Amino acid sequence: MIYPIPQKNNLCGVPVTIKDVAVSGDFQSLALTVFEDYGIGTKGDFLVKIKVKNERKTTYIEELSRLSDEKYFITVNSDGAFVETSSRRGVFRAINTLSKLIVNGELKEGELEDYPLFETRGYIEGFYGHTWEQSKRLSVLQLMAKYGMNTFFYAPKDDEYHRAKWREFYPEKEIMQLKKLLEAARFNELDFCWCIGPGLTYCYSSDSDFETLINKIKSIYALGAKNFGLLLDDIPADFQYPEDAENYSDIVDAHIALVNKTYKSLKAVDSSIRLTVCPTQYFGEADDYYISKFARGIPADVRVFWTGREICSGFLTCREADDFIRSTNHKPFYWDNYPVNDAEMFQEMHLGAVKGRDKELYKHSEGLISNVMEYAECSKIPLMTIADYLWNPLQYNSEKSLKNAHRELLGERAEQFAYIADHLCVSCVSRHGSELMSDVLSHINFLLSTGQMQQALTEFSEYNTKMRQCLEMVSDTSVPLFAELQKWVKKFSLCCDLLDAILTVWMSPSQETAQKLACLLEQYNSDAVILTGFCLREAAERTIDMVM
Ligand code: LOG
Repeated sequence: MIYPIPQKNNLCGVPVTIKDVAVSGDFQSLALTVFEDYGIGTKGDFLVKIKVKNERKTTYIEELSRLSDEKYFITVNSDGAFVETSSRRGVFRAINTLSKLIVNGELKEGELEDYPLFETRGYIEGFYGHTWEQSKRLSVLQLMAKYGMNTFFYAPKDDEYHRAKWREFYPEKEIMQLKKLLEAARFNELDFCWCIGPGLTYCYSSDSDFETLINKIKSIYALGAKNFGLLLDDIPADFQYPEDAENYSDIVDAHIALVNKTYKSLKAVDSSIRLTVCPTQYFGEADDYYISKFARGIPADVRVFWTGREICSGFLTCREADDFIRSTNHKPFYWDNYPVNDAEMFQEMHLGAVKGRDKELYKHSEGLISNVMEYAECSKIPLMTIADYLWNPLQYNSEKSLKNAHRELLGERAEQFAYIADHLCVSCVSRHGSELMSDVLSHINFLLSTGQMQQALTEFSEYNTKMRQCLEMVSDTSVPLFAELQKWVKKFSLCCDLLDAILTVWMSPSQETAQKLACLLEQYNSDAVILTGFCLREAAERTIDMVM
C-alpha cells in the first residue's frame, strides 16, 4: 500500500519489476530529480512518458465539481508507464506515486487515476517557542511535498520580524533564508504563504503604520511570494491608542477596515496575490458577533482561518462548518491546532495520528492547515497522517497511516519505537494513551486473577524487556528524532524502572521491595512530564496493596 492512498488504483494486472527507468516528454528534469530522490536509477529501459496536455493547466474533477492542477493518470504496461496530467504540479504528484510503487515493488499493469479531495492541504509554523532551524524547515517541507501537501504557512510566533518587531524589515541573512525557503517550496510545488502579525502594537488610525505594513509585505513579495497572511490572533481585544477608540466604534470595524485596505493595496500590486486572515476570534460559536460581522465585512476570496469549536478542537465537523458558512459567508479555512504542543500543553508530546476530523469536511471547507510542534522531527509523524487524511479522507485509516509514518521515518527501528510512542499520544484528538501497555497489563492481571502466575511473570518480563530495548534505542541522541524526545525519554526510563520494581515485588514480595516500588511510584507521579498514567499507576498500586 502506498500513502497517501490514490483515489482509483486499478494497477492490478501483471506485476512489473524494474530497477531503472528512463524518462521522455514534458518536465523530464523534474521527473529525473524525483526518481533519484527515491534512489531509482534513470538510465534503464522502462520508459516513463509524460504528457502535460492542457493549456489551462487544470483538469475538471467531476466528483468535486472543480478544476484542479493536481489530477493525474498513470497507465502501466510491460514496457513502460504513461503519465498524463495538466501541470508541473500534476507531474510532481504522479512521479512521486510512481516512485513509491516502484520502491515498494507494487507496480502492476493497469491504470491509476488520482487527485486530492481537500483543495488546500498544508501546515503552519505558527506555534509559540523556538522557531525551526532552516535545515529542519527544508526537511519537513520536502517530506510533506512527497506526501501530497500543497501549502506551507510561515508564521512563527517567535520570529520577531513576524510579530513583536513587525515594523522592522528582515536583515539580509534572514531574507536570504526566506528566499531559499521560497525556492524550495516552489520546486516542491507548495504554495508559500508568508504571514505578519502586527496586532500587538498596530495603530489602526495611523497611515504610517499601514504604509509600513504594506511595504513590509512588499519586501517579501519581491522575493517571489504571492500568498500572504494577516494574523490578528492573540492580540488585545480593546484599542491601545486613544485615536483608535475615537475613530472606530468597535475593534471589529477596525479589523474589517484593515483587511479591506490591505486587500485593495495588494491587489493593486498584483491581482494574483492571495490573502488569508486570522480573526481575533478564531474559535467558538460560528454565529458570535465578532466573527460573523468580521467575515461578512471582507471580500469573499479572502480566506478566513478558524480553529473549530475550541482552540485545540477534538472534533471538526461538517455541521459546524455549515454553521460557519451560514453566519460568515465564508467556508472555514481550518487552522488545526494539532499536533502543536506549546503554551499549557508543553509537557505533552503529540505523536498520535490525527483523528476526529469528519471524512467529508473537504466539501465544507477551504482546506486545512496543521499547526506544528516546536519539535520539527517529531512533528513529521502526525503531519504524515494529516497529509494522508487531507489527500484521501474517505479511505483514511489512522492506525495504518501512523504505522506507515513510523516505517518511513524510522525504518527497522519502527517496531521498537512503538513501545514509547504508545505513551506519547494524549492530546486534544485523543484522550486515550498507552493502549498497548494497557492491553498487556490487563491481560497479565487476568492471568494473575485466574492463578496463572508463571505465565503472568513470563509475559510481564517479556514486555519489560521490550520496553528496556526501546529505552536503549531512544536514548541515542545522535538520531535527531530521539534527540528531540529526551524530556520524555527521561520519564520513560522511570517508567521502565517502575515496571521492573512491580515485577520484583511479584517475584519476592516483601515490605522492602514494596517500599521501593512505592518510592518509585511517588517519584514517577511527581514528574510533571506527561507519559503514561492510569494503567501503570493502577498496576503499581495494586502490587503495593498486595504486600502492605
Ligand atoms: C495561537 C497559536 C498557538 C495555538 C496553540 C491560533 C490561531 N493562535 O490560542 O499560535 O500555537 O493557540 O497554543 C493560539 O491558534 N492561540
